[in-house]
Amino acid sequence: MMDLEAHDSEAGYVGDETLDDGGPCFTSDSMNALAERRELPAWRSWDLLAGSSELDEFGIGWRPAGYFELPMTEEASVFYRENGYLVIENGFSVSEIDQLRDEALAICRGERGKVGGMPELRGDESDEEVLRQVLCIHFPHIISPLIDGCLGHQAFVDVLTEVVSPNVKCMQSMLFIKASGKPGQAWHQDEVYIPTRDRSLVGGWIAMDDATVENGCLWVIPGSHRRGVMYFQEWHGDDRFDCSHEATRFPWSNDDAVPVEVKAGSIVFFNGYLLHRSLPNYAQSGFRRSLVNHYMSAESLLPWYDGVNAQSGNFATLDNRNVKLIAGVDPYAYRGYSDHVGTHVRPDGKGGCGNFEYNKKSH
Ligand SMILES: O=C(O)CCC(=O)C(=O)O
Repeated sequence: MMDLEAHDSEAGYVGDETLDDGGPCFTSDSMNALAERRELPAWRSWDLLAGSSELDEFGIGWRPAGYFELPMTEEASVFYRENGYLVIENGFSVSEIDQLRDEALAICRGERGKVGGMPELRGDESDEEVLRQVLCIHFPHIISPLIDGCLGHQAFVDVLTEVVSPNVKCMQSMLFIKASGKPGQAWHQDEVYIPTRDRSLVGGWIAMDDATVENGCLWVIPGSHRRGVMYFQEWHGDDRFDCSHEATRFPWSNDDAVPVEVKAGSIVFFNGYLLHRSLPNYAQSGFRRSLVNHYMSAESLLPWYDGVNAQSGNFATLDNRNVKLIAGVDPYAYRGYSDHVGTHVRPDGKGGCGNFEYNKKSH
């Protein structure tokens, strides 16, 4: 483990005056501008990587920074702390990804049990029709032993015990199907939705398909987690994005963002304060599927949809115990565990994100 305290002060967590100008420095057009003009080519480096140190016309080299393989290295930990994200390539094997894709279909067909809000099926739909019906399913691990088993996958343990704590718990999973034509998620920080008390939230985003600019990969603003500021969120009114509100009033522009294109099997880890978004799936066909699990240090309480104390007004002790320990020890194990949340569909553009009543098991 790195020394967190030493790192925090180096990284300038205390406010505007210590905000360095981090982030990418593109001298020509930003990747965002190129992507908006549809001039950002698919990530050619995927085929041309082997040993090349040549710079391409964007000055970033064939291989963008931030891509690593296990075992974890000090370089990967430092990259994560400075930039707020990192990619672990080949985190999941080809056969594990195949199993996840089959499982996603089984869940959407209702073969794993009740999914709140899932449209009724006639029974004669093609696989594609079934998958296209939903953008995102929350808490699939509750009904899927396969996904439940993925929460503690060794790749998560290896990375999270380095960048979070030796003691790590998971509080949610989300299965994004994102068929062609489906919307993305506007700029946001995950801690706005899932608050930890020690800023330890991390998303672990498993690519179940190659994720590209074209089909709606993640975009991040490198270093935007470091201020530790939670930005104002408001309704965006932009039909490129689904129902969640958009973070605004932050000191970066879209031109500071970089796309995180990854191959299937890669895992993108991103800090809960990192500004990130995804654009719609503009591809003519197909899916951009991903399983995203969220983790945090087991030392922190989790004041998020606490099924027991939510109405008590005692905010200091709110602690959602619908969690699963994936590494180390749980100092609050004596409180027991709960299962008050059920698997449910996130309705595109209709609310249901962050709606406690909707998310309850009884829905
Ligand atoms: O997968 C996506 O398109 C967005 C995921 C995301 O924003 C998240 O997991 O917080």
